[in-house]
Amino acid sequence: MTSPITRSAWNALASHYETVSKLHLRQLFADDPKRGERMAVEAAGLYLDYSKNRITDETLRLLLQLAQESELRARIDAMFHGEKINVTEKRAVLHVALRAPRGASILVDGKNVVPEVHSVLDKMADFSERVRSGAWKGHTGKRIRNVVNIGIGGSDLGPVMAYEALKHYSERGMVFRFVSNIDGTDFAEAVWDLDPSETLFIVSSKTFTTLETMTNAQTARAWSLAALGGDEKSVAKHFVAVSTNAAEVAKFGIDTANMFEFWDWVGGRYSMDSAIGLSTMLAIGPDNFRAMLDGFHQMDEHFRTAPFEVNLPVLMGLFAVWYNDFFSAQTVAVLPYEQYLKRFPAYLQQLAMESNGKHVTLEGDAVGCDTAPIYWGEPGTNGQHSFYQLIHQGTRLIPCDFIAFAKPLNLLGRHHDMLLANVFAQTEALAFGKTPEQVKAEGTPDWLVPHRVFEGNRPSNTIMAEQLTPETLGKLVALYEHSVFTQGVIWNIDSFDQWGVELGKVLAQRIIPELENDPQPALNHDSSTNNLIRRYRRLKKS
Ligand code: G6Q
Repeated sequence: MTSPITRSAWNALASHYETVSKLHLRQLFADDPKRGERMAVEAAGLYLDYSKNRITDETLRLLLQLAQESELRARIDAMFHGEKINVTEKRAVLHVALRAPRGASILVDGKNVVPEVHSVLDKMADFSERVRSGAWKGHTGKRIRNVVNIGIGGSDLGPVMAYEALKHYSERGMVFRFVSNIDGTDFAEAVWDLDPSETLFIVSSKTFTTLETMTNAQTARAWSLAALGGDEKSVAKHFVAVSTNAAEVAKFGIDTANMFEFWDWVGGRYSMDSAIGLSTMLAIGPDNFRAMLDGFHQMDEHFRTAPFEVNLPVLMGLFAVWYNDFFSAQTVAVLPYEQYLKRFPAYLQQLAMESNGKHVTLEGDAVGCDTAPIYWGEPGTNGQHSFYQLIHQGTRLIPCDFIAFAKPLNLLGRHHDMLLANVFAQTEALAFGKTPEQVKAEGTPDWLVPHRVFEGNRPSNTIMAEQLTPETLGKLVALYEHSVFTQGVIWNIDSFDQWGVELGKVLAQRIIPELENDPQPALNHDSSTNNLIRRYRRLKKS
């Protein structure tokens, strides 16, 4: 049995869907006046109200049965015990070890990895303190004021998101920039106003072979050397590396004493709390970084130990499967009502879609159902003035996650009450809508009524926490990491490989010489690709 659709709970859910799809949230709330209090869970300081989902107690029972038939408990234990659950790459998946407290023991191939994790954290903390205090000097003796992280994918999205999310806690006397794209504009714009003698580059790459990152790093090296008199010794003062590949780091000219290590059991998209988070630590300081790790760990422990019926990531993962596979919803909107979380949806896109965008099971058979929904979103209330129209009145079902905080980080007049009023109003309007009778009662002419009706019954989760802190951010990211894991277990897929991304890493290599070499090499692509290459060569010279 490899496809999830052969499980008996799956079949039971398919027929149960026929009943539930006809129920309206209006009715479900009317029938159970305590639904809003009953269908909510609080764990590790995060409150999840899931009452506005299109579920009944029976749905929950069947989803939990599906989790059980999928052996979710055993799979969680396998991950936490360092088993090689990334089967296609034969790797353990141990981002949870990155936030395990000092003194914990997690074995990979019989070796406890927690002491190494803490020794790298200590090295990062020592380095961060030196840079932040001004003790670390650049080549000309000036202190470092600018930090530029060069990385892409998992070596960029997490650091960017965390920097933006925790800007409130960051060292405002320093400038942080992020370069990822091979498009030269990204580098040019990131450094145009920076003084090279005060600029530190962090080259973040697990493999240290990624085309974009290595090209940007070479450009940065040339930019830095040109301004610092061409002295190769300056590289050691202005470049540090985060990588698993010491040999390549040394080849680049970075002193391996200034290399911050991580391990092959950390997936790129799960690495923001490893040394890949060095820019985050430089921005917010080691204590805040450790608080973030503690937040991650609290959610890990909740996920590992809480019964599934009150387990936040498990419930969120099961709801995602429910809408994706039974309601045929294609997307999930993540809507943070917190400006600092503006990059959170982009971060989740990689986490969810790279992890679960898979078409075969662990055993290599066709999965037989839809996998990863498309994650997308924008911070509230901006989205309300654009795409919310489709969520309210379009023909598609878009389950939404609303994220809100009780206390603002910038208390300005009535802003925060107004912001939160919008969260509550949106989830209410989505669930309950507006009937033709209500619209008519407002004096709307008959011809206009259908246009102003909101059918409602549009599901959402509301996640509330007290305040956006480093600790809360850790909890929130871990919540989604484990929700994604839960979904992957239900679909019986490998959530930790990324062959589609690997493909992109090799494809362009073949074409680069065909664009650059003179005379033009023979082109053996299809006629469209050949033609585009010829056109580009002609135009760039004109
Ligand atoms: C993440 C992916 C991918 C990866 C980048 C960068 O899970 O594998 O986004 O992080 O391709 O890879 P390097 O860190 O090796 O440069």
